[in-house]
Amino acid sequence: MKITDAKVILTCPGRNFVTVKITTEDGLYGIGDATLNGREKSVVSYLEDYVLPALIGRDAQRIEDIWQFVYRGPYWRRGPVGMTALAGVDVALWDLKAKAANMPLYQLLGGRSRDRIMTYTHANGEDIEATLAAVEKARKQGYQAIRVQCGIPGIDKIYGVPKGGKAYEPADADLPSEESWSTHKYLNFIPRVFEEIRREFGPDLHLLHDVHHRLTPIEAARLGKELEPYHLFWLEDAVPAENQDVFKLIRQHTTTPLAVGEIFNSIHDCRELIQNQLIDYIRTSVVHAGGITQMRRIADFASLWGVRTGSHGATDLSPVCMGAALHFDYWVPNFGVQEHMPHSELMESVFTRAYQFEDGFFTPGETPGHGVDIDEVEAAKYPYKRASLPVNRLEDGTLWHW
Ligand code: KDG
Ligand code: MG
Repeated sequence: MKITDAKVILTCPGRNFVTVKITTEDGLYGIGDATLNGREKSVVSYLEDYVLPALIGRDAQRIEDIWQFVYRGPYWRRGPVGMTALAGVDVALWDLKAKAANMPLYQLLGGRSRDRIMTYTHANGEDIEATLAAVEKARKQGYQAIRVQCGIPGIDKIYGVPKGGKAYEPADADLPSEESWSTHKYLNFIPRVFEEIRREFGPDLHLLHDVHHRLTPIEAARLGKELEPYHLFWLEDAVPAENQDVFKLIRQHTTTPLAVGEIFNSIHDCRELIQNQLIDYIRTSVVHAGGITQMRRIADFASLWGVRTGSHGATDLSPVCMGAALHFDYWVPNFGVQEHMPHSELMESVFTRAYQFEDGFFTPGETPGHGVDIDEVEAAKYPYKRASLPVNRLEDGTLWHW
């Protein structure tokens, strides 16, 4: 199965998506997501200028060898741009191999470990009332796990909460817009939000919350402790995960489960947190952590310490990533939950998908491969449009973590 063509499709049906398409001599093709939000063109250049030309003539069946070639070949290992490019290639090859075997991808990975895949969606509100209404809406759609973000009195624009009831879209402007932050106001308010939600909806719902890296270790410890009565499924990205030693302090103070990893791209980013039992869920994704090939290694390693998967699945991860992620989730023994932020109708007009949603759970479908395809004619109607993630400042103007 010689590779005869390898190309990138860049399209913007409401947001930018980068898709790798690899074709073999017998006309089979596979696709993989290589979208890196706000830095899409860097990945396109990395692929077009360096990676894809070197794949022509190689045997598409040798996924592991090609993974090692793209990883070790440039000498410069890891990093979000290179690893997202590698993921695009890897997932396209898994898609191809499964199509060649006439099997859905999960079968090739070892078969399914469960009947359906639990997903969590987002409930965001500008105040407690709107947040309760958003939780109710998600619950009615069947979700049993819901991530809750709420506007904070006195903070104008905050992570995860769009103004005027619009759908949340992280890359919201041509050049970075600015959000503001006050840890003091946030910490004083957020436990009340969860108190209200538990009061209204009882103990059964799985509740999640994303701090988006904004606290210091001792502040995260306080939040984890104060949220304990509301039994969160997880508290996500409580602090930046650069100096991972700091998680020890959080862990010493709270039994609130911790989730980290959506911006990790290597198994080496995960090692310390997992082997020191500092987290409970690893949030690496197929698209940003080196494809199915590395995700399997991360999950197997995590299983040794009882850490479960909880893959990132915001709208900036394309339907191609979602398709591949769901096959991975169907198989992975130590599955926890899958994030699901629904794509718009316009986005879905460019991608066809076999995966199905019912009552808060997904199944990946039985189509050979990962079951997601791209309509290139539709994709060409939506040219790339630069979009940037926001930055975040403290009230005194200091640039903070977004
Ligand atoms: O591109 C950044 C988004 O994917 C991210 O901000 C979303 O934190 C996020 C989440 O948990 O979905
Ligand atoms: Mg997050």
